[in-house]
Amino acid sequence: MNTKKDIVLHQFPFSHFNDKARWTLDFKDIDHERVTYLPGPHAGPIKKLSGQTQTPVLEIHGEIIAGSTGILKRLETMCPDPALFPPKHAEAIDETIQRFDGEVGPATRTVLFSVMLLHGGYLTGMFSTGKGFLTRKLYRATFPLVKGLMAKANGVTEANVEKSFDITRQTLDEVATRVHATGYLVGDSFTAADLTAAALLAPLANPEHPDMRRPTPVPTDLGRLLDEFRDHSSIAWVNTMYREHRPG
Ligand SMILES: N[C@@H](CCC(=O)N[C@@H](CS)C(=O)NCC(=O)O)C(=O)O
Repeated sequence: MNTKKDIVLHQFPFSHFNDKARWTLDFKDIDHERVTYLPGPHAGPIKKLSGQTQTPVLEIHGEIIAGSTGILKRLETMCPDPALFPPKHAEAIDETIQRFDGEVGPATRTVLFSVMLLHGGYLTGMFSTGKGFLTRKLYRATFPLVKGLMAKANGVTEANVEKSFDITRQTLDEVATRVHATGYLVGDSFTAADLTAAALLAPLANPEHPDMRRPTPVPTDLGRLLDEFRDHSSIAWVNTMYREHRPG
């Protein structure tokens, strides 16, 4: 089939929007290569590659696709089996994805960053996992200079943090109700709606998967933040989706 370099995912590690793309590639068993960027310094090369600065970006035989849902749909066309968009539920799946991409993903990120930004060493260490010693040191050293920009980029203002907590709590309650009957958000099997929701809630659940499991030890107040959500049945649902549908 494809040789490794035909398909390249340009990504941030541990990022929930990026995990939608990683999950889809793994779910469809698509051989690919991953190029991992540091948030901040990523902007130049990603802009050059895709004309915008957000990750994930997927390169398929030179075709560039930016945005996690565009990537999901492109991979569904390329490898329809196993299906993530069963045609009879396509509209409901799209609606769910739109809501999570537009509102819930940004909200869970703001909630997490509101605490992580207080721990520069932990945050920069996490995002530079796998990089060389000097790169990690330099990234850590520049954190105080870019902290404000990171706060702005991730919506960390007092009013937005409060709103993001509200959206997060409401969404967890809503997911619990929606999955009660079948275990899935749309229909009675795993679809792109579940993949999207589970990935975008994953920062709260900290699932066991190596692409998303946070480095330990976790700062105390980040642990306390996760404790607030730990016993919610939707967090158990996220972990179940990762365990049952997210390949190794
Ligand atoms: N709607 C986009 C959102 C992607 C997104 O927010 N990516 C963040 C990381 S989670 C990013 O690249 N931020 C850096 C930037 O905006 O320059 C998607 O679904 O892919």
